[in-house]
Amino acid sequence: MTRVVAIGETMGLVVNDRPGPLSSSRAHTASFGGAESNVAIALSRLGVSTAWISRLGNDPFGELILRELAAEGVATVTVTDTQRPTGFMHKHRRTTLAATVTFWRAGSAASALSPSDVPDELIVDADLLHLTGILPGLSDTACEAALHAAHVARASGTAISFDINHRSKVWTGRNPRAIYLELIRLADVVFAGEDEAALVVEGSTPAELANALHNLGPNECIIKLGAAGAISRVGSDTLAQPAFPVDAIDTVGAGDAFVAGYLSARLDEASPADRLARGALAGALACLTTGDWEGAPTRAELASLTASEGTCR
Ligand code: KDG
Repeated sequence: MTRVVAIGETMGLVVNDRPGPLSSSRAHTASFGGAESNVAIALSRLGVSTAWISRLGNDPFGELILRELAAEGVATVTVTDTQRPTGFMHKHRRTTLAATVTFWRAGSAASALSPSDVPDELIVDADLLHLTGILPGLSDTACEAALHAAHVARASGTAISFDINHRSKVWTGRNPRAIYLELIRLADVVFAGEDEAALVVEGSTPAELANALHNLGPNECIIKLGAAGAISRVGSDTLAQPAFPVDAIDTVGAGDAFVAGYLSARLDEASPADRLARGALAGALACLTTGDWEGAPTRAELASLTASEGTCR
């Protein structure tokens, strides 16, 4: 049975292999990325059966995405859109850590997602639905698809995880606040960076922001702080987790690996402290590899690191 269902856009990705000016970056790697499929892959590597819902273009990146997700053990429930391309992003690594990402996603296949693309029964039968704030920003119909999926989950008792993942460029000319608030009020678990939480609630510290999100309804509210770790408010408890120190080479996707680590521990019914710790370790490991999802750890890797180094409770 599929335990986690994620829905969202995944784009083709081309990135220069060695940092430097684009004019002298001859060698590039073709891959793909998308916040929700990054989480789905990372969960699958942690042993959680996962499905991903989307629309893809009838093009080489659409084929690459389907093939790689299958190889990662993620079930795909996708429509091939013959009229629209798979979205695309180019990542230019100018230095080891500084990268500029340019998107070509307006009018993409995934921006045409609509409620009719969502198989309700998959959500009804799952333990958890994972959404981000990117999907509702893509178009009116994609927003309807996100809200439809959330309401199906809420009505059937499937837990909802919502990562705000604010992308200002997809919301140009529109204010996401009301949609974010609706999804937060429907959710059981909410993830946000400090800036993202501040879009919907007030608070001058991460703990205050987590509390303010908690006051909106979700029982588990996590503020991701990158290299400073994370804060969670679960029930009446506030917990802090430092980041695991690593020599990061690519932080894109680390937040998604954190979410997957956290959610996999939640599905294991681990304690709130252990959920945060697994999230932080998965996020740290993801920073050691170039790519949005390629560095996400397997469950065996996490177990061996925990046993050998005592890094994770
Ligand atoms: O979290 C990583 C994502 O930002 C990346 O994979 C691309 O989904 C993406 C987006 O819309 O920015």
